Amino acid sequence: MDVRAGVLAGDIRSVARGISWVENDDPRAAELIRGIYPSTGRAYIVGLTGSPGVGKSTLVSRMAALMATGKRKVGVLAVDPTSPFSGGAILGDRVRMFDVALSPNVYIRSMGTRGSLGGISRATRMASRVLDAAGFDWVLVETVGAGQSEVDVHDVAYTTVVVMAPGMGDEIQAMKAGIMEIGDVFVVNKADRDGADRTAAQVASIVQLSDEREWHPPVLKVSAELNQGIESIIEAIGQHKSFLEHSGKLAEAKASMARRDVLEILRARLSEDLQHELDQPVLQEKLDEVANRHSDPYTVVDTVFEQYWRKP
Ligand SMILES: Nc1nc2c(ncn2[C@@H]2O[C@H](COP(=O)(O)OP(=O)(O)O)[C@@H](O)[C@H]2O)c(=O)[nH]1
Ligand SMILES: [Mg+2]
Repeated sequence: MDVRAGVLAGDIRSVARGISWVENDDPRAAELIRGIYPSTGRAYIVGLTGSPGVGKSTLVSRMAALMATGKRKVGVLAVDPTSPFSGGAILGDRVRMFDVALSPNVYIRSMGTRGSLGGISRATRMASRVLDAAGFDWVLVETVGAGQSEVDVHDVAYTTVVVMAPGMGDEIQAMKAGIMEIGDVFVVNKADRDGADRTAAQVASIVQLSDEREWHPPVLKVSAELNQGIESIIEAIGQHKSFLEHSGKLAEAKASMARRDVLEILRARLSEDLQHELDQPVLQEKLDEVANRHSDPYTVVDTVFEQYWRKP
């Protein structure tokens, strides 16, 4: 089957193929995205972020199993180099993880990339579009938090869930500024362990500090291991989604999502063009001059820019 038609028909092999193209920057990816983009914008994208080991992958599989009730389809993109989901991605092996408990309406995929700057971020965005076009109602994106991942989860999702675990007091203080601002829902996982109450109280006190916000992020205690409290997360996501819809913020978020799609592709293309520009024989002399200290990088960059912008 033609991959585009397959994706639009919800065929999972086509979805997997399309995501591989996107990951590998295959020339067919652009053609595919062109063909499916009009059918996107329907999926609701949720980001989950947090330090390695807090239980994001476990939570995501629990949530996916619950969200995939009825005919609802859930796609999971794991962008976590420390996660068991993406252990394979590091080795270049595209793991498609189906937890035994998961329904056939759940598709889990580790994201890898050949490593160009911004590659993972762009691939994650485009993989979300592929899932969206394939009729996935929910897309869950798991990323490692606190600057440990190239993907800024806030930019790829409409609702951001920040996951924590007991005993993270110091970390919570450190995250005060960054993560606390992007969280729409806070989850203290591993509530089956000591200290969950204390951690939840700490988070709640920090979240309350920014009470000028129209949305007040809930702080939930759950145990992914024991499968407890997972519904409360899905409920909170649903409430945040309604809040965005009713305040007109979802439309804004969708517009900036589209803008960001353009920006990421533009960035990649300009970067490619610039690399190409540097390979031009006419510039070789200039580069040699920099190497010999007869010129400097800034001067050469000015030259490159002049030539670059003069191009038709
Ligand atoms: N006690 C306890 N352990 C958990 C819970 N959720 C996950 N874990 C364990 O924490 C470890 C890390 O989980 P994982 O989902 O890979 O975390 P991630 O790195 O955030 O994706 C694994 O050994 C899980 O079994 C929980 O609710 N309670
Ligand atoms: Mg993980």
